[in-house]
Amino acid sequence: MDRREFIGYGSAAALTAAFVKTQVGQEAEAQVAGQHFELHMEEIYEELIDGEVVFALAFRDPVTRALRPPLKMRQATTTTMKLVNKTRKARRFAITGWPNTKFPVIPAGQSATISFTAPPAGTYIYHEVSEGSAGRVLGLHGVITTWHAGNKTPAGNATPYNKNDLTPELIALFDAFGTHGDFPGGKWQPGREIIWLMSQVDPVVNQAAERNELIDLNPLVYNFRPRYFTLNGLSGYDAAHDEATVPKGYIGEPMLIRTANAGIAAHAPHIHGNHILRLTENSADGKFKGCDNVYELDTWCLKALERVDVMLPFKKPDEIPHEVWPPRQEPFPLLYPMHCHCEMSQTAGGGNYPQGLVTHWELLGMQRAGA
Ligand SMILES: [Cu+2]
Repeated sequence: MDRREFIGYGSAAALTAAFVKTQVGQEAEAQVAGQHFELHMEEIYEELIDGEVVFALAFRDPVTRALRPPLKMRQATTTTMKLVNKTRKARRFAITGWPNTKFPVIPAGQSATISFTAPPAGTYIYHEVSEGSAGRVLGLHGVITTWHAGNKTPAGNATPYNKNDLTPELIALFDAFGTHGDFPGGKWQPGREIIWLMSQVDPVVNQAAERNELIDLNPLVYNFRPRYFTLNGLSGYDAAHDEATVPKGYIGEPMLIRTANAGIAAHAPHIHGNHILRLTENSADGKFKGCDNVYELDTWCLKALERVDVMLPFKKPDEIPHEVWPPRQEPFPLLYPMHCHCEMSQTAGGGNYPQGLVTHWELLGMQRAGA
């Protein structure tokens, strides 16, 4: 038995596939009437990468039982959400980009249904703000992605963003995939995307929450000493072997990676093999801002609540000379790491390198079978 199943942790790995199906189904049915979601705020125990078990909080999808589920919403659509507060404290739901007071406080043990218009296509963090950042860093967080099937460049190529938000440089990039020499292969395909949601765990804060103590924001910010660093709720070996976390593809299959930081500590994701193309600016305020200078990076910064969308082009790694490409000595798949460059985030429980915020991505081959 999977040790995570054993304690009922149920994070990304086992449940993502079922969850995505549910969300897509909900969305399809909801196109006329709007869209509806339900999240439960729960107190849980979860196992960390070194076997330590901590008290934590989480949003849960009541249908799939997935923790901290990504919510895929149709942009600019009337959205209702039932929130059930199963924790011992009053809770207040929030979404980046809106005031923390937008939604009502929900007393312990009660529920509420909120209504809002889903924001323009982009990447957002939903979280909990009754005690500042405390609820969020204890695990009450997740990602909202918004989309619309009609989001295309003037030339008709799909993009993840509303056409009013696209800069000329982003339009040029999405038009260049598959037609420019730098990007052999195909266009970006809607749905070819993955989320990298980062966070941290300071067990001292979790212990205070378990005792149901008041957790004050300002001492928390200054005393917060994370000992575990997570990517989609996983660390180290688990994150590097999670189907929902590891980007995979063939040459010429660009993949959108929505990176987000739900924690308090800053992160600096760094990737090997390909440079990423940065699509959006840091946006702690929640406003979408497409880059008007699209350049290659191998490291980017994510402070608390920031999101940065990047595109992993899936092209020939620069360190492989053209003369030996496609590779003959080393067979596909080629594996390259992504790890946070804030070095303490590579550890777990004060040691255990590299069992922190790290994963890898896979170049599966030159061409998908049948392509
Ligand atoms: Cu490195």
